[in-house]
Amino acid sequence: MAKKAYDAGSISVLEGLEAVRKRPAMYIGSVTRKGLNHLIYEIVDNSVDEHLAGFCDEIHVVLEKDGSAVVWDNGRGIPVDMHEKGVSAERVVFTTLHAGGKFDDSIYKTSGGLHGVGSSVVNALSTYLEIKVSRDGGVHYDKYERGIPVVELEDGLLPVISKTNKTGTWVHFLPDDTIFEKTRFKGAEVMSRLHETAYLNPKLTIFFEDRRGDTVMKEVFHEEEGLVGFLKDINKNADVLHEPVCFSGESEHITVEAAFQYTNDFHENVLGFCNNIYNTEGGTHLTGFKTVLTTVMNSYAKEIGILKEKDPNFTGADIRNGLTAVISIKHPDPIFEGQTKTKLDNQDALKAVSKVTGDELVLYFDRNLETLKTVLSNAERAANIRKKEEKVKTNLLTKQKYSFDTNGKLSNCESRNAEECEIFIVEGDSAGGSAKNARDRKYQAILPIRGKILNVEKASIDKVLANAEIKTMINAFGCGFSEGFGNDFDISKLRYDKIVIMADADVDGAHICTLLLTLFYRFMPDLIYQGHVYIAMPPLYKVVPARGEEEYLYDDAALERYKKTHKGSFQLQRYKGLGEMDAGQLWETTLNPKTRVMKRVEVEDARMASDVTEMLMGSEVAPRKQFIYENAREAELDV
Ligand code: TSJ
Repeated sequence: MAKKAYDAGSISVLEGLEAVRKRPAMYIGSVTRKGLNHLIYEIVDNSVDEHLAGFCDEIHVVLEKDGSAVVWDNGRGIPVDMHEKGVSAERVVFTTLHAGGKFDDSIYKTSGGLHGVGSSVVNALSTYLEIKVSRDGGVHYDKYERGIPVVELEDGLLPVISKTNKTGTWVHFLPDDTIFEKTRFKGAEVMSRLHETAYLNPKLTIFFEDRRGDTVMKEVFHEEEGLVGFLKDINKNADVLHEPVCFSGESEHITVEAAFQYTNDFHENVLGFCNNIYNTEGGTHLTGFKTVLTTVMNSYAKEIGILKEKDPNFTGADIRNGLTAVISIKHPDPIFEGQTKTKLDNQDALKAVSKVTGDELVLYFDRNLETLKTVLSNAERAANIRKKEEKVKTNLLTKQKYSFDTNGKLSNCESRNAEECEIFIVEGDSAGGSAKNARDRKYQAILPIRGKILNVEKASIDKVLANAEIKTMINAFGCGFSEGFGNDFDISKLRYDKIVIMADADVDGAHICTLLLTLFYRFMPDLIYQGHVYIAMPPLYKVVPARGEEEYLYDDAALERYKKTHKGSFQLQRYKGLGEMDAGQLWETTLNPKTRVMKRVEVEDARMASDVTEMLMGSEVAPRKQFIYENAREAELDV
């Protein structure tokens, strides 16, 4: 006899999932595209757990044309037998918040802070979710709609729809468009995250397919070299000083793996992962690594005479100058803290990483004196530059005490409530003038800047700090700036919630955009990390049809589409630049929050962050332009 798909005993389950639908952001961080992409990661992480448990070596991810996603693996298959609650174990997994424990026999919970929300949350936030579990000779089928089961069970068990001698789990879901603001997965970001997962799990192969475009895009991620491969990838465009160093070990029941390599660059890029999850805010594993690295290198420096006995030690920053490192630990019970719950907080992780790093660094450097000397002379050079810059900075701040108090050409807004304030950095005086007339002066500030600002990457620190436009920006934003040798940046003092770069949609505009992003990335990186920086997307065309409404078009593809879909005649106006728009048009296209199009500059994950850095900082111009154009293509209404 068939049982009802759902009965009174399951009321509490329903309530649990209803809570998720009521406050989705509490479970997945946000309902923007970041949250949307997390749905995929959440599902994939279950398969990665199965891999870590030793039963799965293939994961497939497909983005379907209709906006749904399919994920499957060749693991053991989610248990489908009768659970103590009287239904298939699979049902319990998908309908119970924080299911785990009982079914979660994986040693490492991939869940880290906001990421690990459980498959039941994905289920609750999906219009439908279908699942096929291959195990025990059959394919077991189940389906849910907005978290509620719609398949009738046979004595509490799932229907078997076909025979199979394989095992694995297959999940197909469509994110609920009544919950998510954006329902289009960001393919590049999904790929980047999957690639990262492949680097962290060298025995795993991940197949990715994006079927949404005109042509199907396929990628296979398999990275035999693991962390070293990851490191090489991050450093692929850098001038490296030696072969990558890698080590691993275990302590306190925590597995520690690390790889590092110095580059001829002054940036420090130390990335931390716990149970395969990238920790944006770092944490104890990184503290352990950095502290021990500083101690060990200083003692070598004294030992081989680079530092005399009475010399002060190199600072941690001196020693990490140009360092790229990836630290990956596996922890049975991670704890996270910080603003976005992505900072590892376990003290035993600090102890374990310190122990392994201390032992292994000495083993390595005792046998590789060439690399040791390279690394130490790099630190010495960094220390010398630091001392020089400290002097310059002291001079600047004492001699020209008020040098930052310049408002330049800033037309500030009236409001002092940072949450509602926006500042537009506008290329050119004429566009700046129109923007000044067009804006809502209550909360929108306009800062016109001359054609090209200084390229901070190529200029020395004293030139950068002496540059009038840069000073005006630092002063206007109100939060100071940070540089390698000292951090005076305080984001809580930021005077504008949104900093909008407004440049023409041409090559020069892209260049200015790049220069500004480089400035922010180097001196005020938190502006970007915390999502305060936007790029305005002025339209390229305006079409005025004989009948119907006029429209702004933002790229050539949009114009092509318009030509195809609009039969009647229309007038086409092409904008050459912001300066050509009158105040009304400027308000409508780039200033009015209700109608404007702008792109938030995001640095989502470790690989992207490093790619963006390289792109923005590097000497090649082409990839930067590409970056700007890609952003332009991804532009969406920000309302
Ligand atoms: F998230 C999810 F539940 F939707 C999901 C889980 C999605 C996908 C694509 C795969 C999985 C998943 C779960 N793959 N593999 C597993 N494995 C188990 O759940 C499993 C299998 C066997 C045993 C056992 O003790 O025999 C235990 C577990 C946890």
